[in-house]
Amino acid sequence: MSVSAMTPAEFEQALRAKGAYYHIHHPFHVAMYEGRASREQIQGWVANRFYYQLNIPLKDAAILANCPDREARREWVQRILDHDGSPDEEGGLEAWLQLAEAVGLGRERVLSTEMVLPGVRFAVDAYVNFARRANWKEAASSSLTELFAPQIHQSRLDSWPQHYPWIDPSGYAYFRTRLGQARRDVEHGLRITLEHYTTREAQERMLQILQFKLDVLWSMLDAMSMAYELERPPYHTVTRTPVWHRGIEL
Ligand code: AHQ
Repeated sequence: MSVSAMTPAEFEQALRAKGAYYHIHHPFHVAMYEGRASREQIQGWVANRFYYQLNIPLKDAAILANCPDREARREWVQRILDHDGSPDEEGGLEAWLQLAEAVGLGRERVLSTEMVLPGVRFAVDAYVNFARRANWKEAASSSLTELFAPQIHQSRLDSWPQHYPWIDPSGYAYFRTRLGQARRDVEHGLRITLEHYTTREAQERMLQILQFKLDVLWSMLDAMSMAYELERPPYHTVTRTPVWHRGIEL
């Protein structure tokens, strides 16, 4: 006897309940929010998170490449413009580089991705490779960790300025811009998701896909905790020199 499908409202509730595992609860994020992060930890977070931001347009382009639905593509393509920019908008990647300069990192150093830890790179690459291989609706629904994103961006805007007066306020533009963009993304992502997953089995699979994406975000902060809090970057017992790979151009 198959278990009956959740109603759209029940399914949305189940998706929102996954917020319990969102990386806003990760100790590294809590330390940044509570003002306990050092300059090096903030810089490490900004430089490593840039690798995630750099790959979002590739992830979204992979979804478009697999999507035969023109109406869906017309909406989804905005996400690439949000990050890469357009003739009259610098875009999120440029805003993130302003955040990098605001925390005292050079643009070129962040753009080189030389600071990106292997664990961060593996987590982000897993997300991009999932989007390349998965059914486009499953890849689209994996972006729904953004159900919880406005709260995390707001938490930085609420706490960082007083905890970290050394950060130039111009760096906060990215977080402010994402408040509106994340809400708009979620409206589209949720529409696709609530329409697509209509059996209980498919709905349970989607909750696993969302958990995979939550794991991507949590694992990135685990790698940063090892390197910047526990002082155990990769190979720290062998050398203090960063020797890990810098990405393999295929
Ligand atoms: O800045 C973020 C962003 O542009 C995106 C795109 C979206 C996706 O397509 O998966 N997810 C996402 C997220 C961004 N910021 C993260 C943060 O903590 O600042 C949160 C992250 C997300 O919730 O998935």
